[in-house]
Amino acid sequence: MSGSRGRVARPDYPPRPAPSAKLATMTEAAAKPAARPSTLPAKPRAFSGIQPSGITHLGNDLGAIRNFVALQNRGVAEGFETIYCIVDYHALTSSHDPEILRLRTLEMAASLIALGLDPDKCTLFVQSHRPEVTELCWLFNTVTPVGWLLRTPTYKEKRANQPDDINHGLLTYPVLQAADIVLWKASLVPIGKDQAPHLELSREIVRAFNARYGETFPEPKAVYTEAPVVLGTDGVKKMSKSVGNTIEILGEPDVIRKQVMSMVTDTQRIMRSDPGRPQVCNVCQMHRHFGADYEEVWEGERTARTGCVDTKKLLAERIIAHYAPARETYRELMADLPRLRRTLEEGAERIRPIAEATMAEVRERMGLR
Ligand code: AQP
Repeated sequence: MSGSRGRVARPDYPPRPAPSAKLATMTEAAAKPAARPSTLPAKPRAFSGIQPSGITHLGNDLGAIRNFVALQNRGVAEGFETIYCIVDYHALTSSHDPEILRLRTLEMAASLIALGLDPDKCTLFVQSHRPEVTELCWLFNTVTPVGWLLRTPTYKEKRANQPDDINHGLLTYPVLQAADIVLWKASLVPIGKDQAPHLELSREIVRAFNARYGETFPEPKAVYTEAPVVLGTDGVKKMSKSVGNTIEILGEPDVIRKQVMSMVTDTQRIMRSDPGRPQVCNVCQMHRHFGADYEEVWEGERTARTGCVDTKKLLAERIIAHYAPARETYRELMADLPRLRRTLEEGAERIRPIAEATMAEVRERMGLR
């Protein structure tokens, strides 16, 4: 074809000019933020959040809340701060009724206190009571590539679970989570293993921010319990409200009995006389957390001295007994909602200075003030 002969390949955009000496210096300066004295807290701080979902299940307690309490007590002994938050902003990413959300927030606060958080030893507050976190989330959005968020497993899951409501908050959820943690410059994060991909993303966001604006935030690290993944009553999937395989630890004893009795045990143990395999039986594994004699319980299964029904009945009664004092405290707390609200307001107020100091530093580093 005439005309095409001798044509040289050309880029379809104008070539970039060679960097001038001045431009190169500016780029280097931007890449290497000026050294400043560290503003990281002298002692590590712990932070974790939990959704105001209404139900507190065994997975929440064994996988995370036990460590909230352990860290709270360690914090008192070692002189570091522990901060726990009911994440109502996060809850807005799924359809909700405003009145129910308000109630669920109080229920979660009562559950956490009943399970061992002491507002005199730690700070317990509601996420939306410290709105600085939304500003930090926006600022973090500007250092977070969209690709990181699109790859988040929970985003993919939620897209599938709520196809009619794929709101932007679902995508930004992990950025808000990163802001939740590091607004307090916290580095210890008690969570279950299901949250590991989110925490990894928080670490990447912190690295991206620190690389651009200088060492501002510590990289948060997960603190796991001995049961970082608690399986549900189906014995297959992680215990989860959305799956409907939960054991509601603060529920009525009969509810707990019903849920435990529905648990799937060793699927290869068909006859009562068949020996069981405690190492794969979810009921046997849960016994670990509810009695020092769990190896005896396992032995009963292994030798078929006990049947699965016996082992489940025992587990149900032990769970009911273990959580009986918490159930009582929960009821007392829910009977005085104004007092509970005051506790949460005081929590948010107590940590206001930390949030204000972090935001002042961040705005200054980013050129906003
Ligand atoms: N099954 C679990 N095993 C171990 N840890 C778990 N956690 C939750 N389930 C398990 C941990 O509990 C903390 C609070 O999590 P959340 O706010 O996501 O609580 P949730 O909404 O009650 O969790 P679900 O039931 O799994 O919610 P859905 O079904 O709505 O998605 C976290 O540290 C979490 O790791």
